[in-house]
Amino acid sequence: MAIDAVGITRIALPLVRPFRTSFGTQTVRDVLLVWVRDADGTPGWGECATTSAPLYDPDFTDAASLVLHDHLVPALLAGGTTVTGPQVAARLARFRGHHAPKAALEAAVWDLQLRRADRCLADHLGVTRTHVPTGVSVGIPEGGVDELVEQVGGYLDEGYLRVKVKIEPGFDLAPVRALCDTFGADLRLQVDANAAYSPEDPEHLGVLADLDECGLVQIEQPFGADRLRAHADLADRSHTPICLDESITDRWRAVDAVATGACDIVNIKVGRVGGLTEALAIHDRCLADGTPVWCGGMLETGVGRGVNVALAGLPGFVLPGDTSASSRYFTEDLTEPFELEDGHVAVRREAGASPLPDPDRLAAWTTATRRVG
Ligand code: NPG
Repeated sequence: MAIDAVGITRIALPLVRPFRTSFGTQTVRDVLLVWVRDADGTPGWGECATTSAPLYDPDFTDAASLVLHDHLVPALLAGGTTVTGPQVAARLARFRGHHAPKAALEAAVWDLQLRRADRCLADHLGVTRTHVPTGVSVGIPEGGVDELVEQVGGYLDEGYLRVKVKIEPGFDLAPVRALCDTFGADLRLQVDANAAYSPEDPEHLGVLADLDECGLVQIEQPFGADRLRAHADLADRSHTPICLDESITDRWRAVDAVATGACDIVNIKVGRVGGLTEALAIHDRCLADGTPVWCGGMLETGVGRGVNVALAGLPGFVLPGDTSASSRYFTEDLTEPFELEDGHVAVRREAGASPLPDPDRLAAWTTATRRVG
């Protein structure tokens, strides 16, 4: 399969409501879509899961655009225009970091390859599940605890199977207790701190100890990405499973985090770990050693969501993912929407890794576009 053209399209797609985390507020998804095309005009698309500023992890959208243009795409094509999805990671391996743009380029090549073969990603991965159980991630609302309770009630009415709420120092115990009081023991609740707590701060450690009494499904990334030892110490003292997200940058970090007791549960995000190949390697290792995994999300459009949902169909994904329906994020997705059916999202069985963006909607939300290579 030979690549004839590569391009980057930057979009700014408004979210249905602001999404505030401990690291900042997003109101619009300002992301890149990477596309490739063969000589027959068959397209392949991949979504680059970044934020506008490097607040979640080191990647950010401007940097992703630059590195794709100046380094990743030229290196990919320098290896020959004939390339398949599994070969992409090796061609890009000498570049340090920049996981999200690497993942997007890899996804675009996979998508093209699968379209040419008239095969869907789920079949290619051997996914037998028809639907994946789905949770929802809820940001810190302007209106505080009352608004959070109202939002969570709405999502539960829609059928989401578990709820993840964002916490930060000062917005942690009160919202968790309010949700438990309102929705009772049936609520599958987990919290995500996005690295906002310090293992050196006694007050923070006190809050984490109190949260441990709340019967949470898991607590995600309380400390900084590099603080494996601090997470291991917390895990020793806690009943609540510790999940790591930002810390898990590749398969080796996953192995170390699990082996050192820092991590009971792994959040797998294709963009954060540098692509589907790496995500599959983490899944396979975790499946082999019995570590539960679930599929994280980065407010993806349908282009990224298709990959996530297919991946989440693999057997190691034993917990509901942040693979919510398109309507949780956007008034109108770029692609055909992903829908919630009885708390689950259907695994796509059409050719390609993801549905194609609709040309009119894409044009409406595009802020810049350029050919590369
Ligand atoms: O449902 O896609 C979703 C959102 C899940 O909370 C979620 N993502 O910290 O994990 C995170 C957060 C995030 C979103 C991080 C966008 C970075 C960008």
